[in-house]
Amino acid sequence: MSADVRSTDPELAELLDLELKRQSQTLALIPSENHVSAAVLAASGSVLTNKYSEGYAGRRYYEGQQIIDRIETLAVDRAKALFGVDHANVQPYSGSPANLAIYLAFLEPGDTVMGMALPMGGHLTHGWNVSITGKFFRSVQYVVERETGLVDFEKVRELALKERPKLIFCGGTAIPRTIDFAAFRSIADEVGAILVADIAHIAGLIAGGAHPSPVSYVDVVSTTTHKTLRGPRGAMLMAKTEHARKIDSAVFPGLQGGPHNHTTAAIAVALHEALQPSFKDYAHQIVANAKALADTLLAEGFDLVTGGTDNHLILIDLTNKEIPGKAAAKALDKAGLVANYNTVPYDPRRPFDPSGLRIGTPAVTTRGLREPEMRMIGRWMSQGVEAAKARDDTRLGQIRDEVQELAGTFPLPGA
Ligand code: DSN
Repeated sequence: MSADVRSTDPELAELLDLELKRQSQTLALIPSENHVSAAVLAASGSVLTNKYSEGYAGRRYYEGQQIIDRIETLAVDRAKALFGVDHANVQPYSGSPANLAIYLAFLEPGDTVMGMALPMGGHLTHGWNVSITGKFFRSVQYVVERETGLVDFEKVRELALKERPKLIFCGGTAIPRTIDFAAFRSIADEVGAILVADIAHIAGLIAGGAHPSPVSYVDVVSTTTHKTLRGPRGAMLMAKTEHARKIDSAVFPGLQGGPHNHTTAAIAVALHEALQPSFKDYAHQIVANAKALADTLLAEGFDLVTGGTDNHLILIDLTNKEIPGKAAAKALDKAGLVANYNTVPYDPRRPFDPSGLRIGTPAVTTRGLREPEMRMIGRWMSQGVEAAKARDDTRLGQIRDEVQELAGTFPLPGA
């Protein structure tokens, strides 16, 4: 941390130090989190935060854009190269505004949108009822099958033919398996819908060749930049040329004002990192680690939604372990294993106290942990859950010591 923060605001500096210590001494298993590089951190904390630049490169409403235009163009060009897209917009503040811009680009209020229901693994902004996208639009939601945890495409097709959505989302936040973009394309074509792939969770896997790309199948790709892609907190929209103008004017001036230029610069750095050959190794290791962790959890008697994983994410149904997700997550946090409680498909419990636990491997893979460490994590999780059920805080403290010792041998990048 910079000496300037320490001398100007010691109170805040202390909090930053404590958070660095927390991240260093624990293992981040939340699948949407990651540890960015020192270069991404530095770009995020740069003088670019001082600049307003509403508009797009060459078409701004403020002067002094000589360098900002070059930075944004660099980020856009790198996004196009990495994902093989015609057009990229790097200005959305995060995933939810990015998705809202898509509605603004293609729908009128009251039009029909179809997405995966939130408790089934979708996202709030894919039309869930408490979100603006479920309130201002007519939303129909597809589900996964109770037995398999997978989408039945014939049922999605029937729903689409009945409801005739103008826009269909595929992708989500708790999907442990490969997404069949071709199947969604064929349904979208049958009903004449715009197809959007929300790849926020899997963007880094796609960039690194560890998950198929949606680019040749969909009209628009939406992604955050801070999950498997390992950039700053931000988002991008990517599209075919024919949709470029609509997307750009929906983001600005439709929804947002000035872009966060420091974030744009950090996105450019992250995209540069993702274009390096080593990022392919990283993406494949994320998946190898998730599979190793899933295998250990299965061996420890955990019930995994869909029976395992193809990607970075594992969704555990704790019903058979006789502990709710929230109690398990809180106990594991005490043990230095940071996860999040999550609904599972057809969850009989409430969203704020659901049956599931969601974990993932992007952050621990960044730190350099491999399959042997995944097996250790799986066993610690099992012991942690048993300790939680027995209200054995001493055992949770012992696990925390063991986790901390391991974490100490895998320093955070950028720390
Ligand atoms: N909050 C993100 C996640 O954790 O998956 C989705 O918006």
